[in-house]
Order: sequence, then C-alpha cells, then structure tokens
Amino acid sequence: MYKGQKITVIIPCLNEEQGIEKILKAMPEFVDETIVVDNNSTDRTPEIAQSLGAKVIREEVRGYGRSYKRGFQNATGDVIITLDGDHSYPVDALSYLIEAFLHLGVDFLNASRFPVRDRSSMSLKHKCGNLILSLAMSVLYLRWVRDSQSGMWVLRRSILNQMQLESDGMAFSEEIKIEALKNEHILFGEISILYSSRLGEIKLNPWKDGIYNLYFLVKKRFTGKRRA
Ligand SMILES: Nc1nc2c(ncn2[C@@H]2O[C@H](COP(=O)(O)OP(=O)(O)OP(=O)(O)O)[C@@H](O)[C@H]2O)c(=O)[nH]1
Ligand SMILES: [Mg+2]
Repeated sequence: MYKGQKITVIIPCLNEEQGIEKILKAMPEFVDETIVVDNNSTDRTPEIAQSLGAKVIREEVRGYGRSYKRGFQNATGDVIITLDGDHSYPVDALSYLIEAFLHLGVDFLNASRFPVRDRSSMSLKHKCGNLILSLAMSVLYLRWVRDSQSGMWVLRRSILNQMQLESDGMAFSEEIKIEALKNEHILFGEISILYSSRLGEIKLNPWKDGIYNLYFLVKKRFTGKRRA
C-alpha cells in the first residue's frame, strides 16, 4: 500500500531472466502485487520471477499488447505501474512516480525517457524514431506528448474500462496513451525519468515496429471512435 492505494506492478517478459531478477530484487515493499506476464520464454524468466515473489501469468499468444491485456485482467490494485522486464526503466523511481501521480491528481501518468541522460541507453536511430512518433502523436491529437513509446506508466485501474485497447503488439504502448489523451474524463500527465541500457537480448525490430507504429497512430486517429 502507498498512501492508502493498493499498488500493482505489471511487467511483460519474453526471455528477460537477467533483467527480471534485478528488478524484482529491487522492488519496493509498498508494492502489493507484482505480475509478470510471460509469453513462453525459453530461458528461466518464469522460474526466477516466481522464486522472487511475482505472480507469473502465462500468455500463450505472443505479443506485448496481448500480454498487457492479460496482466490488466489479473490486476487487483487501485493503481497500476508498468515497466519492461529488461531493467531499462528505473524501479527505484516508483515512489517518485506515485507521488507525482497523486500530487498532479492525474489518472494516467506517462514516464518520459526524454531528455536522455545516459547516452548509451538509446541509439541515435531510436532517438530519431521516437521523436518522429511523438511528434506525430502530438500533432494528430493536439496535445504535446514527449514520449509516445515509453513503456512505463502509472494509471488508475478504474480507467481501463473506459478504454478500447485493440493492439496485441508493440503499438499497444501508444494506443493506451491515445485512449487516455482523447478521453476528457481521463486526466493525462507526463514526467521525466532516468532511462538506462537494457539487459539481455533485443526483441524490438526498429524499422518494422517504428513504421507500423506510425501507421497505427494515423489509422487510429482517423478510424477510431472518439469518446466524449
Ligand atoms: N510477454 C511478452 N513480453 C514481450 C513480448 N515482446 C516484448 N516483450 C517484453 O516487453 C518489454 C518491452 O520489450 P523490449 O524488447 O524491451 O522493447 P523496447 O523497450 O521497445 O526495446 P529495447 O530498446 O530493445 O529495450 C520487455 O520486457 C520484453 O521482454 C511478447 O511478445 N510477450
Ligand atoms: Mg525495453
């Protein structure tokens, strides 16, 4: 519990045995529930996660978005915090993020990786891609978003039933922000965090995922139903 709020942390994992161990060992005590959604990892990710106290949920169908949807179905906290299992997002920033979330009185807080302070954490190609995708989201939704692709968010669980989350893949990260941004009953905020280099193997396909995410942004803007 953190100031009367039950806290759930959700971490999607695909072969992240190195990162998940470090993350779970550093998890603060106020976190009530940690859910690791595993997509048939071939390394020791599920065993390590379970031995360190996480609730491991196996999702048979591959996909980042698919895993989050499973995780959300199983979460019981008032407030949900997400992060990657590769130890690139700061687990020691959880209290800072919840404080900001409560202080700002928002329903969805995006943790922006920008400005990048650790140069080795993000290549120039990824920086440019992220900039293009964030500018596209900002223009399409008329709202400044610094990091449309961040995988670290703090949200009130109760807002999930006001969202239409369709993506099963990497575009899920931008989709959940769009669903928060365009709903006038959901207050959206953003705050900077320190991002660092990932542990373990890279799964992202920068060109394929980047171009698809740009297409997804535009498609969702012009075909998605706008909610009041
Ligand atoms: N359960 C599950 N997790 C996934 C899947 N794809 C990626 N992930 C996890 O989702 C998180 C984000 O994926 P990453 O590969 O780190 O993507 P990224 O952060 O955009 O790329 P990097 O810059 O390489 O870290 C990581 O914890 C992955 O293990 C999947 O299909 N299923
Ligand atoms: Mg990552």
